[in-house]
Amino acid sequence: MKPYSQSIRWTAAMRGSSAALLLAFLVTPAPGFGADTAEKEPLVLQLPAPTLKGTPEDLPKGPNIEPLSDKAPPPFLVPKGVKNVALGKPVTSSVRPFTGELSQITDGQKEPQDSDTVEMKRGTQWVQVDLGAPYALYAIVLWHDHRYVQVVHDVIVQVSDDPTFKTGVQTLFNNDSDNSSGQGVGTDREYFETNRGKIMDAKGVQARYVRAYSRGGTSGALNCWEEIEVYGLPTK
Ligand SMILES: [Ca+2]
Ligand SMILES: [Ca+2]
Repeated sequence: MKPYSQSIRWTAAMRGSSAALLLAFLVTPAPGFGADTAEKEPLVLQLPAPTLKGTPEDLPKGPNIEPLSDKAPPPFLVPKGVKNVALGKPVTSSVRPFTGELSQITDGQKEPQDSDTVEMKRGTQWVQVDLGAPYALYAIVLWHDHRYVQVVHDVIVQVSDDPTFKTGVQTLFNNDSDNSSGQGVGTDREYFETNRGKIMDAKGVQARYVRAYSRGGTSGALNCWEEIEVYGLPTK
């Protein structure tokens, strides 16, 4: 009879621990509980007009390039109440632009025209937005240069609380497949510049600084920027 009674005790112990686990689950929110269960809504962007220059017939192709689509992408969900926390915030860069001002990268204007485009020299360059405080970030949206339907190379987006990006760097997007920009091999795909911009999932990461790299595009070797928008919520 001993094995039987042991088995009963074992089962009772199991029930007890299951109940304890269940109770722990009910009273202890999992990490990120607030963000995951917050009410979500589609991200609404103020889209600029599409370029009047049309779509070139000889668009670059390849397995590493997202095909161009006429359809609107599926809604991108963000927690209710997110705002563009980059609007009007200061911008620095690896090199001074020779057309336009860095402040235009966060001024809300992003029409496909020369007067809304900031141009800086060729090679790998970066621009960086100081949000002024850490925020919980959910989406980063880039418009490099949609004056032309083109691919911009080595698009890399990083966040950090260190303005020099020496420590605590998290990479949210990287399509530099040959590491020519030196931030590591990226596995994201290249994409075409359009008026819709490019939405990157920031997954609630908390950071104050956003840095974005590029290395010219298929329409020209210069590095061009129209706008960076960063959708986030204040950290508690
Ligand atoms: Ca702008
Ligand atoms: Ca590259």
